[in-house]
Amino acid sequence: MKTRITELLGIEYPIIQGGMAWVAEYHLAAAVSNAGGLGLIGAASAPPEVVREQIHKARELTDKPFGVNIMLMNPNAEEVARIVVEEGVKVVTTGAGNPAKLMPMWKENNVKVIPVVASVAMAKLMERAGADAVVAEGMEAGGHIGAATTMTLVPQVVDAVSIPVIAAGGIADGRGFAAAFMLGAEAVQMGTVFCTATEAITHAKYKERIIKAKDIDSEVTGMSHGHPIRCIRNNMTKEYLRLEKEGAGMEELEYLTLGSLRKAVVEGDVVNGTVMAGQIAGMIKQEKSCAAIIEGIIGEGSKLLGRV
Ligand code: TUI
Repeated sequence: MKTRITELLGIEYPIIQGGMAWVAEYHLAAAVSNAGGLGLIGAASAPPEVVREQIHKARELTDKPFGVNIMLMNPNAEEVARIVVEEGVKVVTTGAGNPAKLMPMWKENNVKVIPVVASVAMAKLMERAGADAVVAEGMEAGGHIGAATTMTLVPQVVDAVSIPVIAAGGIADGRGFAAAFMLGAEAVQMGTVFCTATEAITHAKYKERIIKAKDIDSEVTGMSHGHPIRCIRNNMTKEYLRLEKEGAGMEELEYLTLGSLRKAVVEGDVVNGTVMAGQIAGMIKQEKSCAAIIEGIIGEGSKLLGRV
């Protein structure tokens, strides 16, 4: 399946893995790239030298292209951005902010830049700043989200920019893949389903929580202070939403979630930790290898699109 995205990135299939904090480390990135998609190392809040090490380790497992996702709320984002250049990584995606001031350095060094956006305005701004493509991420996605749904955001972004658009949020099978293409996307980015992949180091209890999730098990915390985070309902979300309803301040709420994603992903505490996942968690029924996930989606998706 050739699209402008497969050509831009030199990959076989138009499937990109999200840069999920604590989950998107080198094992997962290499497995997705080896299966023909684009794997990403999620820099999240990792110290810059850890990101460098992750890049080296991914290279030992794959000779295919992979990228690094830079979370812009991380105070070290600029240093990580430089490491990406030093290490010769050819693709970056960014999330949770505006990467404009980092783009000239990347462009000068021939790094392909793909910002994740949650609005048409941000997509246009990124195109003007020199982005090679954008990921239009709907609020069905897990983690930090915007306000528009994938169904409404993707076609509006496709109409507003000429660079290729990658759809994200609520996609985990061939039907979602085909739907995204019908909306004008030229690739999809998926996070939740890759959290459950065999090669992902996600704690078994985190994978199990996603696999057991029902359609309406999703909550959004942090709406009141402008940092909405989608995760699966548990003690943590109940307590958070109770405090939020009582008008708790940002500091108190932040204290509650300090280290809570690590607690869930690494330690497996899916009751008191933060289980970030998209709304599509309800559809994911079993753990599979990255190759099985990608082949399943491409097989079903291309049939639905009449591209077999
Ligand atoms: O970045 C994400 N999802 C994330 S980042 C993250 S790390 C985290 N960990 C703990 C607590 C809080 C965060 C977890 N999930 N997705 C990409 C994304 N970017 N979604 C929405 C946006 C976005 C939002 C606003 C992009 C740009 C933007 O622009 C605002 C501006 O700066 O003007």
